[in-house]
Amino acid sequence: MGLGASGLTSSLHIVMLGLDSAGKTTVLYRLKLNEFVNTVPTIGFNAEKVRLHGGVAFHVWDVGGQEKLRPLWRSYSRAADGLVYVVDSVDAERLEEARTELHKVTRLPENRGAPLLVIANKQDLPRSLQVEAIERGLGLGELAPATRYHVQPACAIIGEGLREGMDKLTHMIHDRRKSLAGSKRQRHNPK
Ligand code: G3D
Ligand code: MG
Repeated sequence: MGLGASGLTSSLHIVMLGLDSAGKTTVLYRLKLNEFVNTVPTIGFNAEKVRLHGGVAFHVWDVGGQEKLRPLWRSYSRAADGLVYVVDSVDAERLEEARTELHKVTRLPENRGAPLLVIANKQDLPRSLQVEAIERGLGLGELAPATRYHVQPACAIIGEGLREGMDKLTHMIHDRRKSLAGSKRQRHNPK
């Protein structure tokens, strides 16, 4: 990917969220292809550091989506470089709930503008919603204009689509850093 060479520092803080049973743990274990760095298991809470190809480290926080744990989302989504939101593409009934929670998280000032990867998971199942339906259902068009996002169809149990999605996310983060650096330069050197 060449992200190291282009100035993206080795450690990215990626936060992974989603309703319970969306497939977060499955995604996490599928992504953990190379080096297993550490695990901090607590009740209903799972924090791991995953190193992917290209030497980029992902701090992946798998936060249980159960109601009582939701307040934790906020403390652990602080200062994220990027967000991963896992959705069960078959669970049309809870798409509205998924949407509400997603918008809460992306509206937090500390997450403003953090690129978002939506994993439209469980695409192997019949009647799974397609990308467009997920996009509409989650109201992605109503996110703050600064928020770049990508919806990735995936099947976490076999790992399909995950690498592609993570690549898209790291590129969005990289682009954002470049444009933030650019606007900083402009502020310092106004014409
Ligand atoms: P969570 O961590 O978001 O709560 P899990 O979700 O990763 O525990 O996944 C919840 C259930 O969905 C699991 O099944 C898991 O195997 C299943 N699952 C995850 N990804 C996929 C997928 O891509 N396709 C299908 N068909 N199932 C998937 P169980 O039966 O263990 O509850
Ligand atoms: Mg889990």
